[in-house]
Amino acid sequence: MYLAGFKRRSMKEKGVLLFIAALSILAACSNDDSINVEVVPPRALAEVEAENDAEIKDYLKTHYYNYEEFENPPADFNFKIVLDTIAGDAQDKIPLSDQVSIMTIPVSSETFNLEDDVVVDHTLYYLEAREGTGGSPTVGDSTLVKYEGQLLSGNVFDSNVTYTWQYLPFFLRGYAAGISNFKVGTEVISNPDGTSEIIGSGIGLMFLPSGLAYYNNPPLSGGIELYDILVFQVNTGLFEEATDYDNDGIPSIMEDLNNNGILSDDNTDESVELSSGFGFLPNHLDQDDDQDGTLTREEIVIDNEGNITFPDSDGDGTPDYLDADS
Ligand SMILES: [Ca+2]
Ligand SMILES: [Ca+2]
Ligand SMILES: [Ca+2]
Ligand SMILES: [Ca+2]
Repeated sequence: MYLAGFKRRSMKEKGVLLFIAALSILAACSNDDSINVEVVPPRALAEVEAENDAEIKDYLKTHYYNYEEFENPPADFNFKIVLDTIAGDAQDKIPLSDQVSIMTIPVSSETFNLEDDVVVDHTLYYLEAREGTGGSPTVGDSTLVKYEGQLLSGNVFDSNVTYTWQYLPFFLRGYAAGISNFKVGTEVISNPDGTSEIIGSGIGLMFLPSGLAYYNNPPLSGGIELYDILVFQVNTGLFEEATDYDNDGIPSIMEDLNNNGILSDDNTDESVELSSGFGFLPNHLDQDDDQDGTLTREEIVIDNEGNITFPDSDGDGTPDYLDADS
């Protein structure tokens, strides 16, 4: 599984990563007596974004997918998206560029610990090959998916052919954001042979520029290179509406306090956690968000219909569950 999401790292974690990076370099050079390591600084976010975007646009103009099969599915059709070049017999096919939708996502250079303090808009391209019959998850929800990840070259680096639950905040930012555009199915049916399937699932494709994926920090295995564009085909089965991963009574998506679609950078008690040395739990993973010793669940009110209210007993504008002194 190569999809681990990014989070803002503590100094301690950065130290560990640097140490690991140093070990990797040493391992790579272990047969060479005269170690002369040239450290290449990460490239500028805006430059890579422009390069990636041009490459994706070019791909979308010169490729098509088997949309005709999706429009009139043959009896034995497996509902898999197949990409191919527009050429020869296929020269009249409609290019992907005429069929994709886009979403714009601002990415901070801080996400990748880059020196320059910039925010660069990134374009995510996605295609809904089959619309699901259910609703759409948020980036804070657990979603039941099948997926296949490949590079623009067509090389598959990861896939899961059976449905698996994914808590989207743990995955790549562009992947979670892309999935939130798709609809899921509505019904699970059991087959006589003991297997089950989901009726009406969504099938889609998305193109992630590297700033919405691994950027300069790809996994060590799988064949993903620095700044690679990733393409995911997904089949969205079901999702858990208003997923509350830490079970503190507040849906994860509502623990994205700065509303930027990244749940790992909201951590109300960060300074206390860093000084205690007991780890770093962003609010969506923290049952006591202000670390005042009273669980978040005890500091909010949920009525019989599930509506949540946030008492602010000292009237300072900060609700109790985020206020260490009330
Ligand atoms: Ca929660
Ligand atoms: Ca916390
Ligand atoms: Ca929480
Ligand atoms: Ca409190």
